[in-house]
Amino acid sequence: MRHWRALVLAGLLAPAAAPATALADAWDVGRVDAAPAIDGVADDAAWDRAEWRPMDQLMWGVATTPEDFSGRYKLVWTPEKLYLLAEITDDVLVDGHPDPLERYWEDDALEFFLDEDASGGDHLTSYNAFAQHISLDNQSADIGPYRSAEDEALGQRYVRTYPEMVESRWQRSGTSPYPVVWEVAITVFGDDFHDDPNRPQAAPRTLEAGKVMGFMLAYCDADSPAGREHFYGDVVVEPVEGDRNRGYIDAGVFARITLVE
Ligand SMILES: [Ca+2]
Ligand SMILES: [Ca+2]
Ligand SMILES: [Ca+2]
Ligand SMILES: [Ca+2]
Repeated sequence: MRHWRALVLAGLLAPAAAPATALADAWDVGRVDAAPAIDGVADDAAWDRAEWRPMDQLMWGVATTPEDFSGRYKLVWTPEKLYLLAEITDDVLVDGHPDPLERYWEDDALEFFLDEDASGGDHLTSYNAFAQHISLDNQSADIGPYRSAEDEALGQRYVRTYPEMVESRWQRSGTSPYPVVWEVAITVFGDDFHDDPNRPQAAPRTLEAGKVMGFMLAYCDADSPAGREHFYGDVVVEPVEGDRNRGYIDAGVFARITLVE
């Protein structure tokens, strides 16, 4: 925000084009000794120590009823991974695009946004941050860097799945309104993650108390193969020219989480 203000004062950027920022939205994530089992059942002791965070901020589409969509989530961590539990009420589950890389945001998807070094900034076609869309088949897709200058000139984005980052399992609760209980283990990679098969992959980060990261969670709700109807998350995103759906482009709109003991 300070950076943007400085640019405005310098007359370099009109206020209407200012990047949104939610890094002022800051919260703590507690450590657990025993990792939760990723099985879609929220009976792990690990979840007892974390508070729920509501997913009540509409970022795209039209507002709806709690029966159509409502959600909340919590996070905990161990030195090896970040763990996510989401409880999603959704009346109809839809996977209208069987190819996990085709229009994955138009199917029901749990989308987490992670910026390992809380740098903020553009990440649409880079690994400065991740916008992982976890589909109903538990695979997770995002846009990586362009594979070549030719692809970039053509706007031919590179999309892949990230099994090395995301382990996911969900199932419906047995109690009305039968929310989806979604558990995810996130291996945290930084901006040195790459797709070059000729060199070893960057090591994932070891997590420790005091570490600060950018994070946001949202849900793409489709109730028919026609596509996404609304997109709710946990962070108030300031609109840019009326558009709050900025998370997949700008890591500056994520909240700031601090890992604590
Ligand atoms: Ca579990
Ligand atoms: Ca729905
Ligand atoms: Ca970053
Ligand atoms: Ca749905």
